[in-house]
Amino acid sequence: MESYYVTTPIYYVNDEPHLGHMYTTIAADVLARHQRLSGRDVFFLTGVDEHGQKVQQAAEARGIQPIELADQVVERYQSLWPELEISNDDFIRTSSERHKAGVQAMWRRLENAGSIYKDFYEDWYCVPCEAYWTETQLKDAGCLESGDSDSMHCPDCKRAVEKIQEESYFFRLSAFQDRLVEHIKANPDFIAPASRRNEVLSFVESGLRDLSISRTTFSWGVPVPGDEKHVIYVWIDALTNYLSALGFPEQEEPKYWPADVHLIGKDILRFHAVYWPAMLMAADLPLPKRIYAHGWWTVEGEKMSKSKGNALRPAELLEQYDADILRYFLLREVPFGQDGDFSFTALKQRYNSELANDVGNLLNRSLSMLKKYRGGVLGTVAEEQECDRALIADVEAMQREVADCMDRQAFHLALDRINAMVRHGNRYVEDNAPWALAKQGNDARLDTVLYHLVEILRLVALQLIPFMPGKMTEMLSQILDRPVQADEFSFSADGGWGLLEAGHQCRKPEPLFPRMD
Ligand code: ME8
Repeated sequence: MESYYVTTPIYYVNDEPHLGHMYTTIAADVLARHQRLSGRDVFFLTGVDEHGQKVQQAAEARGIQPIELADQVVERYQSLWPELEISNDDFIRTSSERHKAGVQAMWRRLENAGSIYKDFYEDWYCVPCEAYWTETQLKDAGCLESGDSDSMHCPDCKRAVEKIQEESYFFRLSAFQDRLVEHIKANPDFIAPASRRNEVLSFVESGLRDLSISRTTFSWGVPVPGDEKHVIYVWIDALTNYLSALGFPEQEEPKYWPADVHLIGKDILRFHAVYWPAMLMAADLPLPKRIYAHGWWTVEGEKMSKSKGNALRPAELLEQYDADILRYFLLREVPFGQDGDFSFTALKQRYNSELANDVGNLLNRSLSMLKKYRGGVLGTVAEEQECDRALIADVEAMQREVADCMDRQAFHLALDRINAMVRHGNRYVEDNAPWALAKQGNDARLDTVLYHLVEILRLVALQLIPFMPGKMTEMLSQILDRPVQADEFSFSADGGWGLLEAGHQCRKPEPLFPRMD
C-alpha cells in the first residue's frame, strides 16, 4: 500500500492553542482523511515544541519550571484535537526521550559530515521567533527604532530583538546554497504556493550565511552531545521532530519518510524550506516532497494578539459552533495559501447558503420525497434520460477533480467543486419535479429520479467526509439506514455509481444543517 506522511508544525507551549493552530491542524486532518479514503497508508503527525528561550521565559514569568508549563499546555492541545475530530496517528513532544535521541543523532550526523564548527556569535536574536538576525539584515529591513542600533526590532514579528554574544556552534548552511537552488528549480512542487517558492528562491540566491545552532546562556533544550554547556538551537531541535516521531535514529530509513507534505504557516517558511532541507542534505537523508505554507488569519479585520485579547480560542468557538462547521468554514472561506479574515457574519452566510440551503436542502427534500412517495424505499431505475446521464457524468468528473484539488492542497476548490455538484442535484430536482411525477402516477420515472438523487447524496457525502466527518456520518446513516463510522469507507469500495440496490430503505430525514439566524 502506498504511504502518505503529512505533518503540522509542532506548536510552542508558551501559549494556548488558538484559531491559527486549529487551522493548520484541520487542513492536515482533511488531507489525512482524504488520503485514507483513497487507500493510502497514512501517517499524520502533530505535536508540540517545548524547548527554547521563549518557553523558558514564559515559564519564568509564571514562576514555574518549563516542563510544568509544557505539561499544562500539552494537555490543552491533546484535549482539543479530538473535539475538532483530528485523526492524528501520533503526537510528538520535544521533551520526550525518543525525540531527544533523534535530535542528538541528527547533530552527530551533521558533525560527522563536517557540517558543524565552533565559533563565536555576536549579533541579534528575536526570542518570539527564535530567530537570528544580523545587524545588516535589520538595518536593510529598516528595523531600527529611534535610529539607535541598540534598539532594533524583528523584521518578521516587529518585537524587540536582543544582542547576543556567546560561543556557538555553527552549521555550514552557506555550503548548501547551490544545491538548494538547484533542488528548488528542479522540483517545481517542492515549495507551494508558487509565490512562496519564488520568495525562498530569491532569499537563497541572495546568499546564505552559516547558521548559529547552539546557545550557552540558557539551559532549556537538548544538550549538544559531548559539550553539554551548549543547548541545541530550538529550530534544529524542532525540525527533527518530523524524523524522530518515525523512530529515527533507530530506524535509519523510517517507513514513512520522506514526508509527502509539511503543512506550515507562512511565518515559518524559511526554517522549513531553507534550514530543514539543508540539514537533510548535510545528513544525507531524503528531502520532504513538498512544503506548503498557507496564509495568515486575522479576526474581524485585526491581527490576533494577546494584548488585544482577540485571539480566537477553539474552546469558545466550539461552544457556539459544531466542529464540522468550523472545519468547513476555515477551508472554504479562504483559498489555501492566501491570507484570510475570520468573521462571524461570513461564517453564518456561508453556512446558510452552502450548507443549509444547498447540501442540507438537497438531502432533506430528496429523503422526504422518498419517504412520502415511496415509504423510504428505493425503486428500480427505468430507462435513463439525458439529464440522468449528465448527472452521473458530473459525479464522476467531480470525483476526479476533487482528487486533483486535494493533491494540490486546493481545499477551497475541492469544496467549490462538490458544491457545484450539489447545485446540479438541486437543479435536477426542479427540472424533474418529482411531485408532478407522483401526481401523474409516473412511477417508473419517479423511481428513477429518486434513485439518482439518493446516489448523488451518497457520493457527495463520501467526498465531504474528510471536511465534515461528523455531519457526513450522520448524512450517510440517514441514507444507508444504519449507524456508520467515517473510517469504514473507501473511494474504491464505495465511490462507484449505482451501489445502492432497489429495495434499499432510507431513513426519514432529520435536518443536518438547520438555518442559523
Ligand atoms: O512556529 N493564521 O510554533 P507556533 C494562520 N514551534 N496560521 C497560524 C496563525 C494565524 N494567525 N497563527 C499561528 C512555531 N498559526 C514553531 C514551529 S515546526 C518544526 C516548529 C499556525 O506555536 C501556523 O501553522 O508559533 C504557524 O506556522 C504555526 O501556527 C506557528 O505555531
